[in-house]
Amino acid sequence: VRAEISYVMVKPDGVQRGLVGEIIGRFERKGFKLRALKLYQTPQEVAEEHYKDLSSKPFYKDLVQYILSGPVVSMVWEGDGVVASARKLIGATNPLASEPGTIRGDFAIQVGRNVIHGSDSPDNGDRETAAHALAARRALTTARRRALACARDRAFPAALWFPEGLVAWDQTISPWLKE
Ligand code: YYY
Ligand code: MG
Repeated sequence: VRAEISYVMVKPDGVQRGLVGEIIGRFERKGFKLRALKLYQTPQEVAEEHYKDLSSKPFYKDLVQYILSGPVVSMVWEGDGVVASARKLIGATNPLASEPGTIRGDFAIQVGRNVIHGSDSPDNGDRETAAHALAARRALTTARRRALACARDRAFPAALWFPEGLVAWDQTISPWLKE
């Protein structure tokens, strides 16, 4: 049986405000396992797929625009009960209603700038992870192409830029991706 995962994303305001380390630290200290991590600009179709259940809401357009407004930090966290537990760490959707001690309760004020996303069900954890894996794979391909070009220009071996340790985001989460 597959382990439970949650797709957690530091939204552009959280990245811009320098909250990435604080947020990752809270999940690490709780004890969940970090399966995947990547910084990238979300493609529009991925943002739209991510929030497709909300497409009829009046705030949907602004929401997608907000997610596209800068790079996000995408993470996949694994562990028993991680979906519900991550929602507790994150706090209520409207930060003015989030308890102190939660991420939104401690760091946010506006619902439209609430710093972080966490999946609301294990099924959505799988679905959102798969959607963002496409974006992560594309970003990696672009980064690798640029680095290889750079390595060629400077006559450095590509291994200097992409040592063994750099594992493709989508490889680490492949067990959760639909074939
Ligand atoms: O899962 P969660 O992020 O806590 O809330 P959702 O109901 O899924 O809404 C997603 C996202 O939409 C929310 O994080 C902020 C935004 N939003 C909004 O801008 N205005 C609202 N009234 C409700 C949600
Ligand atoms: Mg939600």
